[in-house]
Amino acid sequence: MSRLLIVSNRLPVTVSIMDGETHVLPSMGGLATGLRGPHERTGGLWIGWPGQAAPASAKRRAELTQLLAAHRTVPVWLTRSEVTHFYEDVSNGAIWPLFHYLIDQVPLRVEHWDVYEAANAHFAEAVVAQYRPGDRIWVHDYQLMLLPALLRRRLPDARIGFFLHIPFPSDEVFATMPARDAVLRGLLGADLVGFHTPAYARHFAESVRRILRMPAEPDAVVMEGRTVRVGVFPMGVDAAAYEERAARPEVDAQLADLALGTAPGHDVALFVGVDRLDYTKGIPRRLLAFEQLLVRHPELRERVRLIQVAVPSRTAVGAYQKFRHELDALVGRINGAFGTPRWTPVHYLYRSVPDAQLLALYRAARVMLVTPVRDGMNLVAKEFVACRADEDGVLVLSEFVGAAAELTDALCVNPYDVDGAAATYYRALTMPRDERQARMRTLRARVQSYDVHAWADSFLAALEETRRAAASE
Ligand code: GDG
Repeated sequence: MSRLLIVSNRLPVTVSIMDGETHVLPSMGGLATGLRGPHERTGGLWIGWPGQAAPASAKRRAELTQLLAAHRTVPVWLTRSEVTHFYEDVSNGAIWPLFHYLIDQVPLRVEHWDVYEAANAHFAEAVVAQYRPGDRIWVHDYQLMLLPALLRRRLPDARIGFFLHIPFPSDEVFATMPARDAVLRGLLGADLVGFHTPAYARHFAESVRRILRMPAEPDAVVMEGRTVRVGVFPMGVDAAAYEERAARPEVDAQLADLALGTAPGHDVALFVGVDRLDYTKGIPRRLLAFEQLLVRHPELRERVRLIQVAVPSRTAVGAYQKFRHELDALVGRINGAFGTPRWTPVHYLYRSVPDAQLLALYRAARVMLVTPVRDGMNLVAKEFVACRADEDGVLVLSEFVGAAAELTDALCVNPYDVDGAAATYYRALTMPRDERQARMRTLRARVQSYDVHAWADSFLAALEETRRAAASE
């Protein structure tokens, strides 16, 4: 089997220094879980930034490179200023909001595009240095949208796949991007470009037609005589592993802890939200809708509680610092207005919680709130479903997340409609048990059958198919 070279901005490992010793620890994100199989089975490599600015000394860089090699990972070294401009300013400061339809968050003038280009070129160098004929290359996400074309130029015969984890916006929105031509041409260097939903694939084809004036269908674009396939691959989670981990005794212990603080016979139904602290995740409107629930249904006071986990994220980007303060104030206002000596309506945790606690929250949630204003897929929704072996709990899901295209048995909300969302929260809370179960059963069937392994396998099979199709052309 040919080797798989995975390329993503961040490596799936964390370099940490403890007591003067350097350790490389694998991190267990969804992507790492899904790709671990093909990565190991094919003797492949994972190429990316190790999360640290390049050490000044060549000796130290060589030491770290060697430690990373033990995990079949290859570092792409970026300087501190490259990290700032490529990762923070352009990728997270400009591309992220634009692709999530939040044009007002895009800086008035996007600076440092040249650094984005230079960083993509560093990644290209690193891949070319590792490439052997026959290898398959799989590039991930919005930080590396120029990379497929850079690789195509250097490795004309390579099999190159690209997957976008965030939405591809409608062509009306995408057309506002100053570097729109370069981005489309960059992506079209691949043999296969994958998206989470049919809508994103359509938006991409429409943008190619409108901006590059080239013929494009939602499943294929012909670029200079070469066919680029466009495919839909909704990413899943490792459903079986979530279910197994959620049933462990340490999770039961956490569940018991969650019930503490509740007076006996005093049943408090839990609403739960789990997100990176990001303005795309819809947390302020979620809180306002929860507040509306308490206003419209005073009988629910002291009977419901929202636990919102907000994991610190991209704290170096200005928009995230401002957003954090706004959220702190909103939580304070709601708790100040409605709280009683024995009850706090919103428990807000601005930190990452340990795995066992996260799984306990999924299991304890009467209503899981996944209400981003825009989200490529949203794995939290699928993890929640995977953990509900009891076939209970209601998922409230924004219609603007990729997962909504698949999880049609969730209660769908428009997160911008705060009053409508409050009404949906009430419906979720009061839904009869047999309806909850029927919906959860259907949700579980989907999440279990199209899991993260099926996602990786189907993308790689489609990439293989492009090779066969090209050979017979
Ligand atoms: C991007 C796209 C797309 C969160 N809090 C804790 C914690 N988490 C874990 C969750 C989940 C992950 O973080 C978040 O994944 P999402 O998919 O929800 O969101 P993004 O990070 O924005 O990811 C997204 C994804 O790529 C994949 O293509 O779905 O649309 O934006 O796995 O469990 N984990 C722990 N403690 C926490 O407090 N242990």
